Amino acid sequence: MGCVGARGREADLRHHDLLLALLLGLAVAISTPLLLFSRDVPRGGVTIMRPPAVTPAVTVAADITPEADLLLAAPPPGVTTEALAAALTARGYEASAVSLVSAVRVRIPAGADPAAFARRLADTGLLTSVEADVRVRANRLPDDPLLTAQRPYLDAIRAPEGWDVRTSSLGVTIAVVDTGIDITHPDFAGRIVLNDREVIDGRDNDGNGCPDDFFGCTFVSPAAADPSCGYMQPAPRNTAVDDDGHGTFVAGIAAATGNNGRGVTGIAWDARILPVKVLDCTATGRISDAAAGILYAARSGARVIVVAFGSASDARVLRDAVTEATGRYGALVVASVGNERTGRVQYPAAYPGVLAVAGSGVTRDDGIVDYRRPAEFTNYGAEVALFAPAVGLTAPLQPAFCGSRGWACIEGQPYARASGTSFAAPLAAGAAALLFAQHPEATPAFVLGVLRRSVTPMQSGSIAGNAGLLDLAAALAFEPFTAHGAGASHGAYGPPPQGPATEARR
Ligand SMILES: [Ca+2]
Ligand SMILES: [Ca+2]
Repeated sequence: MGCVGARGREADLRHHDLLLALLLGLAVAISTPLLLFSRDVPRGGVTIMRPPAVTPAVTVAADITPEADLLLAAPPPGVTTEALAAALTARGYEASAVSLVSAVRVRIPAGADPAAFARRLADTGLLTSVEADVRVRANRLPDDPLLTAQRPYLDAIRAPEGWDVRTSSLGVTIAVVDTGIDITHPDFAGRIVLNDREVIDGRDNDGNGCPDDFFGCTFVSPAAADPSCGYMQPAPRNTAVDDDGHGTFVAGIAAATGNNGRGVTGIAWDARILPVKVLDCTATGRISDAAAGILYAARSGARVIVVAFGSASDARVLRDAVTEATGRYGALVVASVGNERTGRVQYPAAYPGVLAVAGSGVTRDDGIVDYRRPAEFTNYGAEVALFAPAVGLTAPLQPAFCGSRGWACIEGQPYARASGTSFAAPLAAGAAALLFAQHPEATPAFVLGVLRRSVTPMQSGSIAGNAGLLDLAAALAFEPFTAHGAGASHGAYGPPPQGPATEARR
């Protein structure tokens, strides 16, 4: 009987009567009381003395859902899966043996109730159990070779499970308002915004606040920059060259190309990246330039604006820029809360409508980082929307900066490992880009609300308060219609009930 499968359907059909007979004989011997009884009846018609053997009940799994499309039937001992498949086929079922495991796959006809169909299948008496051949899902992992170094914090925010739901944020632009970006880095190849609305003529053709900006824009003026940077004359506005590495690192955490076989993976594998330089070579800058850069990013169409820096000062220019970027242009500002270990969240993170990201991660004695505890350096407070890993992140860096300015590169590669709340914000920014791609009409408040309320709890009793840890899988599984009812007054994409970002910000 073992050769039936190898010979194909023709042989199946030719021999199916024989097979059926053999099979039924085996099944009789094992389990079917009626047949046992008849076998034990002597030809003379005298009733047998011993009672029928106890029939092993056919087990039908209780969790066969209406979505099931395939069932798995187990053959009785001694019966091959090929024989069972042939017997079921002979009875009109669409059945086939599964290689290596002792199971026959049976298709549930379209329109049939899976649970009822399973019971009918069990009633054939040909098998010992029925269960659904449920679909398992890979936790999609990109092939980037430094992923191993990234896994602890990517697993903490359930990024792999999130990528099962969505990896693409094509069409969504993440602006990195920072020290600039190394746009030649291989993990950004093809990913930098190319502004084709601009003509190189010294004018701001598209009216976004920067002339001739093809690959982002610089808002650092030589007069205001640190003298050590040696900016002798105004740098070209129409580039955002990173002369520190901070912006490149931040950009890579949010959006390094995923699954391209090299380096690291960002959270948003294919979002467009807009470089905006507001910090000089010392990674410091003026609040006015920062405000201008945020506005430029919003006017250039960025849905997500990462601000991995801040100030203790509540400056009008910065507040106004954030308000306009959010309210007028629909961009979500994602900002880090600062590294001073104080209960004061820095600006712009502390402004209403901003996704304020605190840092998590405490290295235990065994060397494992616990990302459900606040990082020792993070600021905290009521404005914190959520925590994200801020310890031991791996991201792109220009090779020229390896070994300088505190950067620790990985084996001579253009990638470094670093910690700080600066690097928690871009994890959340990448998540926001995926959400904007998933809900194209979403408001910033909606995305902020989803991210904030789909968190994993932090360790209780910590400075985290009510803020939880970023959970990408839960955020991407959030379903506005079922979670809050299709009749919710805000509709699907307005601010979620109970959740406008402004409620805790005073
Ligand atoms: Ca322009
Ligand atoms: Ca990569």
